[in-house]
Amino acid sequence: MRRKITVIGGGNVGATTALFLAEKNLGNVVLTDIVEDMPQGKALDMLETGPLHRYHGIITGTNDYADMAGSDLVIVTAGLPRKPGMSRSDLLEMNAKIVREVCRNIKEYAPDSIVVIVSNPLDIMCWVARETTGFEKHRVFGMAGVLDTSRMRAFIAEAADCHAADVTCMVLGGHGDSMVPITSTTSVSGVPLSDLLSQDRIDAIVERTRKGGGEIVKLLKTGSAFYAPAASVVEMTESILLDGKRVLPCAALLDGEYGISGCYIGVPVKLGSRGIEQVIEMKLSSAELSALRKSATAVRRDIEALTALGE
Ligand code: TXD
Repeated sequence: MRRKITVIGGGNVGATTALFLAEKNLGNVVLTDIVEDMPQGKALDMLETGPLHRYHGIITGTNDYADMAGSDLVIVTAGLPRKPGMSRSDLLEMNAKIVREVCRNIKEYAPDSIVVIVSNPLDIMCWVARETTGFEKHRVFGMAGVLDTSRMRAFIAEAADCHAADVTCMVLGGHGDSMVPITSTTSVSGVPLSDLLSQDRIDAIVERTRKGGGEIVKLLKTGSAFYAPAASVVEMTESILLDGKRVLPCAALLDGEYGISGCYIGVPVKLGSRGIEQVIEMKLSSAELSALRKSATAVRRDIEALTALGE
């Protein structure tokens, strides 16, 4: 039987995610949004792409949350994106309201699903989603690290003039200015990055990675990135639905790992059919570990701000 995947939010990230899911034949896709007729129109357009791109899944668009019933996986992209000059935290209050409403409906209509959060500010929205659904932590988590890592891999490949697929690295921490690109273990097919690039160039790549989302917001002017974010969430989805056991950086609720508890933060996890099957505690340099803990403090501060708002 084909799997059922619901994408909530049919905007830039949501619609692109739906298309990539269909192209990979990962299951039947339901695209939902509050804007009347829009998800129906986009889904029909994608269905009509199937004969050309040779996929045969059923793609439907809807404004009714009830249509997510029976979903194996729900991807939440509903919410406002950043505009130039905005930080991800500026979205906190508005998006918390949206994610809460969406998650109440997930709890009602897809109580057995795995939930992948994409909406920003990512780590806090994961926390809101878990609070609202009450689902076990292994099936509520977020996408950010795969995207930030992909950005860093692209920048390294460009600088070292090598194939991006050969670049292995990890960006951990919160999805914001405090993210932690890990350079101590970064390599190109096992060749340490420091053998290929000068420290100055590595530092510049780390800085560009941290500001990677903002670089695109500044260019687009009316919203934020969506091709690489959609490809990143599909990478996670594939590992979950095919029980791929990929080790990917995801926002996970920590319970003592890395000396951090009680908040979502980007760490390496193993993704399989149960969702997060293991949080992997990799050895970090002391500077990286303290940056990760500092990042968790920044995430916790946002959770407190949200709680103070009564949200
Ligand atoms: O790495 C990451 N996690 C991210 C996160 C990478 C890129 C984008 N990131 C965030 O995802 C971004 O900051 C936003 O918070 C979300 C969605 O970004 P997108 O670029 O897709 O925004 P759009 O194009 O504005 O689409 C959002 C859609 C829009 O069509 C709204 O009508 C819809 O969300 N929306 C809703 N859908 C369903 N249900 C409700 N309640 C709802 N409210 C708004």
